[in-house]
Order: sequence, then structure tokens, then C-alpha cells
Amino acid sequence: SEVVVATRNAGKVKELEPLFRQRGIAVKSLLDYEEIPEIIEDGDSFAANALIKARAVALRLKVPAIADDSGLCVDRLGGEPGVYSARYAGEPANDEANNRKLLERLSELPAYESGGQGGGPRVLSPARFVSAIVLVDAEGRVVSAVEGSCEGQIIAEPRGDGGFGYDPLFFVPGLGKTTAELSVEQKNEISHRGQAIRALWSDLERMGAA
Ligand code: ITT
Ligand code: NA
Repeated sequence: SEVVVATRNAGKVKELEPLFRQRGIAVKSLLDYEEIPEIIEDGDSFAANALIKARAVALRLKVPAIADDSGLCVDRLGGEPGVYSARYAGEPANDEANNRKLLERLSELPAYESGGQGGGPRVLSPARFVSAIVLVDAEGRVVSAVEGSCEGQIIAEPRGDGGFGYDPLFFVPGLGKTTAELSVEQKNEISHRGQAIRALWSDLERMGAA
């Protein structure tokens, strides 16, 4: 079978594909449906935006659809950039500019005392990635809405070239690596998106739908 994921983010598609493939499901994304117009995400939560995206695509294609709305919440920035993560540094969305802005904002704060042992990378703030995933039916009605999160720390120097977005600055202390230093499989094991997808499976199983 096949599922349409309402995203144009190739980084998300790369992570979602193996998770769905394990269940025998092929992923189609908006990169395969160029005729679908840009969707305005004006919700004030990840869940609201995920629903907006999934519903827009389901109603347009008349098939069930899934969307992931996600972002980075940085403690010392009061939870910013949050739902503004993709366009933190303005239009058009640009990962490098976003990372630069994040480091700039954190460099304006007093030095962070992490209380750590030393030896690791210089930490600027605790942070978490959050992912809201919504599945709607072909009429746009919510079938499942789940969330996942991943705790980490923003570090001063980027590390790794895997992943996308803020991954080079997102350090996971338990692994001693940034999420950009993990393989897709390793990242899926711990990431917000991996957690959300596992919650989606258990939700569907509970409903007897999977
Ligand atoms: P779609 O709406 O088309 O799915 P998008 O990139 O605009 O793509 P979001 O609105 O959900 O998606 O914004 C997600 C942003 O949050 C993304 O661009 C990254 O900057 C950040 N982000 C989310 N998950 C991430 C991850 O796993 N690693 C690094 N950054 C992530
Ligand atoms: Na968004």
C-alpha cells in the first residue's frame, strides 16, 4: 500500500520512508505532486499545523493523508523558534540561515553554566525537538493525532553532515553525538519523528486499523 505525506521537506521524507517501509507502506510526498499549491500554516501549535497540512492535501487529492509539523524549542529562548522553526531567519526557508540566527540569539545571552563534567562540546541551552503527526481520512477527518519529542542541547559549534535543519547544533548527551552525526536509522530510534510514528502505529493498532 501507499500513503501520501503532506510535506515538501526532503529531510522528513528520507526519515519517514524507512519507518513506513518496515510496515510495507510506500511514501508519496508533495515532491511527487507538484500541482498542489503552497499550504499556509497559520496554526499556533504543531498539532494545528499538522492538521492544516494533512487536511488540505486529503481534500485536494481525495485520499487519506499524513502530515508532520515539527520544530525546535530552545529553553533559554523561551521555547523559540517553535512553530516558526522552518522560517526562523525569514523567507525563503533556509537551514543555514536558521542555524546562524539560532547561534546569534544564544550568543546574546550570558554564558550558560550547564553544570556538566567538561570535555564535551560547549553547550548553549537545553532544547527539544517536537513532532506532531496527524492522519486524516479522505474527507479530512482526524483518524489519529500523535506527538513525539527528543531532548538535547544546543551546542556552539556545528557537528556532522547528516539529517537536516538544526541537526548539526542538536547534541544528544546520552549518545555523545549531534543528530547530524547519526545514520537515518539511529536518528529514527531516538528522534521526535520516530517517537511520533511509533505512537501512530500503536494508536492505529488500538483502533484495529493496522
Ligand atoms: P513541510 O511543512 O513541507 O513538511 P517544513 O520544513 O516547512 O516542511 P515544518 O513547518 O514542520 O516543515 O518545519 C520544520 C522545521 O523544524 C524544519 O524546517 C527544521 O528547521 C526544524 N526541524 C524539524 N524536525 C527536525 C529534525 O528532525 N532535525 C532538524 N531540524 C528539524
Ligand atoms: Na510548520
